[in-house]
Amino acid sequence: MLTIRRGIIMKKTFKYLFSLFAVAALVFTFACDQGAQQGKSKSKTLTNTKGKGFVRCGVSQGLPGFSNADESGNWSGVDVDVCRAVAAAVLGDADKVKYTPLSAKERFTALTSGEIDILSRNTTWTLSRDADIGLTFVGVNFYDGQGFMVRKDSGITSTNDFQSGLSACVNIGTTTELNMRDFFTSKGISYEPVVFEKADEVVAAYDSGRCDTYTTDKSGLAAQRTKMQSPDDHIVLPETISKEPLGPVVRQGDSVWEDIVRWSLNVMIEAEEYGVNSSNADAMKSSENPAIKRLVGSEGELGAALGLGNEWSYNIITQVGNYGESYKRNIADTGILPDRGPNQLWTKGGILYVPPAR
Ligand SMILES: N[C@@H](CCC(=O)N[C@@H](CS)C(=O)NCC(=O)O)C(=O)O
Repeated sequence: MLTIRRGIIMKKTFKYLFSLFAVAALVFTFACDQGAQQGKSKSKTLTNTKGKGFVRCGVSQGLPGFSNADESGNWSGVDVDVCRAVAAAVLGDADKVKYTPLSAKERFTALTSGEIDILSRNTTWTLSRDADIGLTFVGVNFYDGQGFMVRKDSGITSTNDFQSGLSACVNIGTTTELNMRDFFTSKGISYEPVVFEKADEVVAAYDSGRCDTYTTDKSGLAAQRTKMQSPDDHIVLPETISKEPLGPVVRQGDSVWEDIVRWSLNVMIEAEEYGVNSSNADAMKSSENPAIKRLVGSEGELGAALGLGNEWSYNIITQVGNYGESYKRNIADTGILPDRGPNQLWTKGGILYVPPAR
């Protein structure tokens, strides 16, 4: 009798322990899954962006080809396209971007103070900027270098013709100011910097004859030249005195957002590499090549890895285009810099090379 009772008790205890174990396992599985999901939703910037319904993007105050507004206030340029790509990836609509025009001096504070969530404004990636002031550079969307512009009638054809006492118009808060100092110091040439906060003031001062030379990134020289009274009266000297890798920047400390911006840019470059563009992206969904299928979202789950839907990259490619389309539309066809130079794909003699989207 006692043995039977003991058997029943043991059976009940076993049943109880088993259900306890089953519940614990269920809770554990759920918690783990939640943890993985939370990893993606932990991005304050992503949550805020979805809540607001637009991407907050810091741009220049007007640099044709890079970030420039037309008379109706529509922004375009390769830097603008980075923000449009992020909006396409996160919100499914490249038009959902709010632009904040910023001078060189105010751009970083706008990002660190939380006024904007991406700075995409011809900004050079340097050690001190990356390390010191709460910023993270996510990649390079334009490889550039600093140059000098002079009036043709000055007779100057090379920086070797520069003489002590020359005046140089320059934007404050830029790498330009610092490189110029290094350059003239190393050559033993004394010079007078004529500095302004707004780019338009720099251009106007140089254009009105206030300075012997105007110095900035060569892309900037080519872009600003289009705004001058007689663009053909000026030449850009052949020398390049610095490396200016320009790229988008995010606030330090939100690695999910950082990844989203980085891979939105990378996808544009990789799409060009694989010949995927805004017109053929649909057809590419049934490509034989798995790398292409991943890019247009018909294979794999790359979107989920970033906490996004799997159409994220397809939306970028169809709404913004690949890097080559963006370059052509904004920089080549506008006559600013028809030759891609280093900004050509690594497979075509340039240095554009991004890690694989897989
Ligand atoms: N790439 C350099 C220079 C950037 C820069 O702001 N250059 C001026 C040259 S004029 C410019 O583009 N200004 C445009 C603007 O302020 O709208 C940097 O990051 O410091």
